[in-house]
Amino acid sequence: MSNTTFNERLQQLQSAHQALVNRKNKKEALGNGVYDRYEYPILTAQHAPLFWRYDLNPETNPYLMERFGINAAFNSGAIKLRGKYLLVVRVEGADRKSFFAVAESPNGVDSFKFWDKPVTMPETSVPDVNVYDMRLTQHEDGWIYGLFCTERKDPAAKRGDESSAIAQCGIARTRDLVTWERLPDLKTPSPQQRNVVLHPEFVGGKYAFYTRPQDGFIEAGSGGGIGYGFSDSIENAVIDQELIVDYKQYHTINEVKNGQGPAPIKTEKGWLHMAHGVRNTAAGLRYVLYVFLTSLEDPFRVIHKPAGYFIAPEGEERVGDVSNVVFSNGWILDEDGTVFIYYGSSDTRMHVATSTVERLLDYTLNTPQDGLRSGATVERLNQLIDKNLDYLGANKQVLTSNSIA
Ligand code: M1P
Repeated sequence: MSNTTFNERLQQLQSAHQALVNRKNKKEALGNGVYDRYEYPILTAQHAPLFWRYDLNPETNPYLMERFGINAAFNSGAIKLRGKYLLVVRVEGADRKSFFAVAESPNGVDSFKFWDKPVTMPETSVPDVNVYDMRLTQHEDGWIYGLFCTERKDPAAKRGDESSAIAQCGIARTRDLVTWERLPDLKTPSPQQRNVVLHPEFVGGKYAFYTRPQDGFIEAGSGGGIGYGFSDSIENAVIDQELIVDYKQYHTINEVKNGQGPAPIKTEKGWLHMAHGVRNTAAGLRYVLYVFLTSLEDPFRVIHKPAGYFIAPEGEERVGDVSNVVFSNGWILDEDGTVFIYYGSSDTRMHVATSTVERLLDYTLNTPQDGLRSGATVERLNQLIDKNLDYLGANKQVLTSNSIA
């Protein structure tokens, strides 16, 4: 390739990249009143800087070909620091290894740009094979903790079994998201752990964790749902007993498994949680998001839980490397009460939805819980219909279309 062609191609790549990362995002019209989705994903594999993907020297890369493929940018932890909206993104290379990289935005909904270098996460004495899905917690002890899944090959896997893995919770802490101190992995009674989150406050003087006890790498099995447990120390975190905060349950959105999303937000009505629920279908697993509220006095006691999902995959979100998945491990509460909900779709890209604490509480407190039977669902619907018909009748408005009654 001549130098001119190389430079032309480079220019085209640069302008396409600039256009993508500087694209303004727009709220989708109308919405459901609970939150607003945005038109464009906020991060994709193509947002990765060109200098991560290409060798930019024409002497050593005359065809200006990709030297480092990026497959996906999804499931990000989130925090606001020094006025910037920061995501610790799960970036996945074409080699299927995930790593963390920080992307920064001035407004939380667009113009996310990756910092120049990915996070260099220190390893423990047994190196991680794959790391992903970091939850950030600004803890009252003064540190920012990143808890993430660390995955290693199952040492007990039979010869020829190249897919059995053990998932555990890795722990690291930082003040700036640049330098990370790795602590020993969390020890729990469960054979496998994913979706572990540190509660932002001490509970009874101890570090408190949301866990997800599970028997197998994919199957939660006898692990009953979102668990919790305590540890005296974070430098050597050990949970002796896991109890369940939110059970998985037959014929609900979380009948196969569920997992805590980001660290909960403290509100005047309770701790606001977001989680994912998984059910099985003929088309495979379907991941949706739901919310619930726990008591301020006991953050592990559910006091309100709306029926059904809060966010389910829609449109483009439904398709990707692992289709029919929305997953969230990050949200940011702004000073004015706005909540930025960051979620990954189909293990491929990142999105944002915005709401407010007020709206999220209204949704959580005023959406009835799951009655666990079709009959109870109809009862719940009839209550709303009757309320509306009374209201409309009293106001002499006719919106019904009942031609038989
Ligand atoms: O592929 C869907 C999700 O699967 C896992 O979540 P869970 O542990 O609840 O099954 C995680 O690997 C997550 O990253 C992924 O999005």
